[in-house]
Amino acid sequence: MGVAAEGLSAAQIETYFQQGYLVLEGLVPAASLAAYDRRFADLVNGDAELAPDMKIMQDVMVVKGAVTPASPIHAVNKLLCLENDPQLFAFASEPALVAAVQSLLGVEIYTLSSNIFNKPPGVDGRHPMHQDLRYFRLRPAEKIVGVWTAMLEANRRNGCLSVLPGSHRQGLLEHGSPDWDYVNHGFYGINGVDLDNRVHVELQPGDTLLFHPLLVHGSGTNKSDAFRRAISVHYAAADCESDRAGWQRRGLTRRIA
Ligand SMILES: O=C(O)CCC(=O)C(=O)O
Repeated sequence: MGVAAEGLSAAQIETYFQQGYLVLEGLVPAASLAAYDRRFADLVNGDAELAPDMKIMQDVMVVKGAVTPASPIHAVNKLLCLENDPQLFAFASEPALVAAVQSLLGVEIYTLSSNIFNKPPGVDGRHPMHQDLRYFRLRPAEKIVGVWTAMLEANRRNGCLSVLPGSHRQGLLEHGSPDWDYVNHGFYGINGVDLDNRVHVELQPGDTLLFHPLLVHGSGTNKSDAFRRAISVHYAAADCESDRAGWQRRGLTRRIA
């Protein structure tokens, strides 16, 4: 399913709130993806300077010396905080993406976080099943939406996202550190997730997952010999509330529309 210029259809909005997620095919044009991919490579290869607040997070197996990366990009797990890099943050204003998010949140939307998730081959790289609301202070959850666009094909073999349909209706669950040998920084997970009902969200480049911040989701190890890479932003509606007054003007929050 794609998205019309005027935003999501009533059926798409219903699917999102019933299932906790919605896949939109071909949402981001190939030319945009190629530009984001080039910029990502320049930043992690050291050919361009990181913008203020932007950070490269290396995979924990690289940090601990358990593997030797074949190239600088093979070492990277995440590029965080795209807000001050106009070339990458242009993603948050992709017209079809903004129209889709506005259909769910209303016209005035802000960004809360932005990342490129790079899953190299050769490391564990699992992301435990979790809910993103664990990381946010804003409420209510219905007024926040995550978007995750495949920059490269994402499939079961290379560790695509998997989601638990309807799990956004359970409220915020308890999270802890997984009992794994190598757990990336800040990766918390939920114990006892019903993995039998997981849906693996396989995407082509440009396809986009919209997901509720209480949807239980995660991703597996990249067992292929190529990269899995995605660009992601979380948006919040203007009328969300936080324990920090004036959150719309703080930190890396940006008004998009
Ligand atoms: O890209 C991944 O593997 C995980 C991303 C994720 O869990 C998220 O966007 O919350």
